Order: sequence, then C-alpha cells, then structure tokens
Amino acid sequence: MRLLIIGLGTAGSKIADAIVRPSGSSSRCSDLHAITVDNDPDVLEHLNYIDEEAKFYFPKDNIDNPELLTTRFTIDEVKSKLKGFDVGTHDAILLCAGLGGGLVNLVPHLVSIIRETMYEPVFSLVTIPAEEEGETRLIQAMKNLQMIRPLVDGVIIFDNQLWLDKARGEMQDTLMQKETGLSEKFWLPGTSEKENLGPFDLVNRHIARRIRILINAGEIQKGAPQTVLDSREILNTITGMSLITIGYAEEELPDSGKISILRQRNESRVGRQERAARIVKLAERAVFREISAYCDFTTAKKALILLSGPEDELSMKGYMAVRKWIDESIDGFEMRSGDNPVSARYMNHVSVLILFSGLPTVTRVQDLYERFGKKE
Ligand SMILES: Nc1nc2c(ncn2[C@@H]2O[C@H](COP(=O)(O)OP(=O)(O)OP(=O)(O)O)[C@@H](O)[C@H]2O)c(=O)[nH]1
Ligand SMILES: [Mg+2]
Repeated sequence: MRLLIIGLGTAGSKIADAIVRPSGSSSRCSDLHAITVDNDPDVLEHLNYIDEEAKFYFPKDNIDNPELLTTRFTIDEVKSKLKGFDVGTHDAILLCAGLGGGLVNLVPHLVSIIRETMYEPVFSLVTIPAEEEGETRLIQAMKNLQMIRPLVDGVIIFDNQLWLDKARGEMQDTLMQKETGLSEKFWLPGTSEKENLGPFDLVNRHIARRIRILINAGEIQKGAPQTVLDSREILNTITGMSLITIGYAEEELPDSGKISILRQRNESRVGRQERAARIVKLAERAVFREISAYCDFTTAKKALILLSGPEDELSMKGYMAVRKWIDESIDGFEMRSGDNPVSARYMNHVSVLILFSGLPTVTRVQDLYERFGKKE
C-alpha cells in the first residue's frame, strides 16, 4: 500500500520512524513516505529514518493554543510539503499520535489541510496512555479520542498499558537470558541487532510490525498466493469503520538444518495436522493476547485475516478453520482474508494477522469512560 505517514509529537514521530525503519528481509519501501511534526528538537534530531526535510519543528509555547498554528509557518510548511506530492501518490494517510500528549491537538488542523488537497482516506493511529501517567492524562486522552473519531475515516488503537507490560516482560526475559549466558539464542521480536532499546522502543516496534505487514500485503508476492489481498480490500475493511484493532502472532520455525526431516514430517498425516493446529493457535494468540488493544471482537463489523510464511507451512486446513471461526464470531458479515507465501529462504516464521474494524469501543476505553466519564 502506498502510505503517507504523519507523526505528531514524541509518540507519533517515534512510531512513524519505527514504521519506515527497514527491518529483516524488508527494505524501506519507496511507496512509503513519512513526515513528523514536534515541538521537541531533541526528538526530531534522534529520529533515524525520517528524511531531514520531512521533520517539522515549531516552538513549544504554541501548543496550548493550536488555533494560532494555522496561521503560523510550521503549518504552512507542512501544507506545502503535502502539496509537493503528486496527486494520486498515496492510497491513504495515517496520522500517528499519543492521545495523552499535546500535539494530538493538531489533528483537526492537519485533517482539514489534507482534505483540502487530497481525496484519499485519512486514518489515525493512536496510543492510550498507561495508568502510571495519571488521571489528568487519561481523562485528556478520552476527550482527544472523542475529538478525533468523527474527523477521520478510522482510528487504529494501541493500548500503551498492555504493550508496555509486554515490553517490560520481554526486557526482563532478555536480562535473565543474559545472566544465564543464553543471550545469543534469545530472539526479541523485531530486534535481530544488538541495540539499547527502552520499553517504548519495543512497543513502537510491535506497532510498526503490524502496520508494515498491512502495507506489504498484496505487494510482495514471490510465491503464488492462494488468495490475494490488495490495498483496496484492506482499505475497504477499515474505511468509515471507527475503531480498529490489530492482532498479530508469529512462531519461529526450526532452523534450516533440520529441513529435510521437517519436510518428511510435513508430508505425513501428523505433520499436516500439526501445521493446521499451529495456524489456529497463532490466530487465537493474535486475537486474545497479542492484539493492539483488548476488545470484544464479536462486536466487530468487519475483519481481515492475513497469513504469512513459507508456502509449505501455510496450512489450508488451518486457514479455513480460522476463517470460519472469525466469520461466525463477528457481528457484521464482511470478512476478507489472504495469504502471503514467502520463500523459506527469506522467512523462517509463520504469522497470522487479524484485524477487526467497526468496533463500537475497546475494553480499556470503555473502562476509562466508566471510571472518569462523570469527571469530564
Ligand atoms: N507507543 C508509544 N507511546 C508513547 C511514546 N512516547 C510517549 N508515548 C505516549 O504518548 C503520550 C503522549 O506523549 P507525547 O507524544 O510525548 O506528547 P506530545 O504529543 O509530544 O505532547 P507534549 O506533551 O506537549 O510533549 C504519552 O502519554 C505516552 O503514553 C512512544 O515512543 N511510543
Ligand atoms: Mg512531546
């Protein structure tokens, strides 16, 4: 998918940077553009993968009065940057921001600028603050979500509480592996290189991975997919669909040294059963544990399923079982699905992504409304 990403504030900019970061077998794709806007020069300085001329800074004082910004040069600069893209360069625009921050206030201005010059759908990717950030931020976040929802064509929700807990768990595990001298064998999702990463960086990588898979769907077609999913179908699943969550789970396959034994096993009845069960288990993990924000997915209007991995591992039986489960579970009738077979040389894991859209709410937002709704 040809996507234009706009990162607002620290959270939004870092998430945008993580999405455009080349990783593993996928290099930076030329159809992906990102610009960032922040009032913290340090944050802009430390973004590694955003082009320098796509970083926009404005003074901190202006943020309490964002209306003023419409007349100020930063917004004008962003506007001319957007106008610089040829008509039809992108399929969609994705505005990223932390709901608890200040820069999310720019969303209305940016959306109106975008709508002036572009016809493509505009989505927002937002994070819900963690509990430790305090009541004021949580209440602010709820208000901001209410403000954004009617302006854009869909809101993808990530719950920082859920993902920070996971990230801290992963970091703890790495530390323990290091102590026992097993660190070489430890595999941290999305981090093959040794780096000094904080919990938010790990969260951002989990976010980025989900978005990248959606962007790449329908584009890397080295194997012959049994069912293709293209950008239009992905956009049809999310456009006008209010709240959106994305679940994703992957499993590493045993290393290639064992491949011939594996192949024999794959062809056996037991092997076929195991491959089908793996897909089903991954789907369950994606929906119940590795989802961007917990939600009652039976209330979803639409869903999308995407399988990736070496062709031999993508069990048709497993795929059909997952399709049936999701199709029967969601409230609406629109379910799309596809597979993305990749040569075993390029990918040593199998993954399942499941997206839900048209959700009336997600569990954490509902919880915040119940706790703080009266204090608004
Ligand atoms: N996922 C993720 N969330 C972040 C990150 N940094 C901050 N956040 C969250 O995003 C919310 C908004 O914080 P910032 O992005 O720093 O705020 P801002 O938009 O820059 O606005 P200011 O508060 O004026 O600096 C916070 O409440 C955090 O929950 C990040 O790197 N990743
Ligand atoms: Mg900031």
